Amino acid sequence: MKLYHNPASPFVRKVRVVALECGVADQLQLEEIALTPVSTPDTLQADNPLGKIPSLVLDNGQCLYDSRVICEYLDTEFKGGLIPATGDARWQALRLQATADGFCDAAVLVRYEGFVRPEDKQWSGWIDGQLNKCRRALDVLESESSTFGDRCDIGTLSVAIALEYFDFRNADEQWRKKAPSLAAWYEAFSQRKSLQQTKPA
Ligand code: 99T
Repeated sequence: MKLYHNPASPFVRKVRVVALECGVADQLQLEEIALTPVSTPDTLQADNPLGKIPSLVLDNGQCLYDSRVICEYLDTEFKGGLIPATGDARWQALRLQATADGFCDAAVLVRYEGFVRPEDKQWSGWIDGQLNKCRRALDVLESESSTFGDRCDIGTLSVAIALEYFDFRNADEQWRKKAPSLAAWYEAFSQRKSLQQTKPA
């Protein structure tokens, strides 16, 4: 399986972590690409019309995207047990994943506003609006963190990855000061092998 990837992407990292947890990381052939919303390599466009990563080309040539679909594919096909099948556990895990992914979507838009959009067209109101989504999500995660324990599922893995991405791109936000319980959970949970092995440089 070929995975279009970039080490900076939290969505790609989620896929790599799930592959490690499922014991199939060695089946991923990593194809590193650089991209922004206004410059997408032709090879990726040919496989994914949306031109986003992660995109996973299966051995039968079919391309899967986005990260949630790829993670569900890996977890189902290789029996990772990271996405509970039914009941409260399922909806809690998927909701947590949605919170973490939305957090990353907002942080990535902040990154693109500063890095891709020409300086004279940048809008601080847009950046504030996106950062406020992250801040509100952090408040919710802080209030729920006492229920995480050492649970490892698609939700808790996604949260850990989102927090590390925030450290990587938005260190000045100093999220730990506002979310001490979440920070304590993260310190322990982020020692997990799959997370250590995929840390962004
Ligand atoms: O928006 C684009 O055209 C290119 N951007 C991406 O492909 C980003 C890379 S993260 N990926 C996504 O936005 C995927 C989101 C999707 N819902 C999923 O797969 O879950 C780049 C981060 C960085 O460079 O800091």
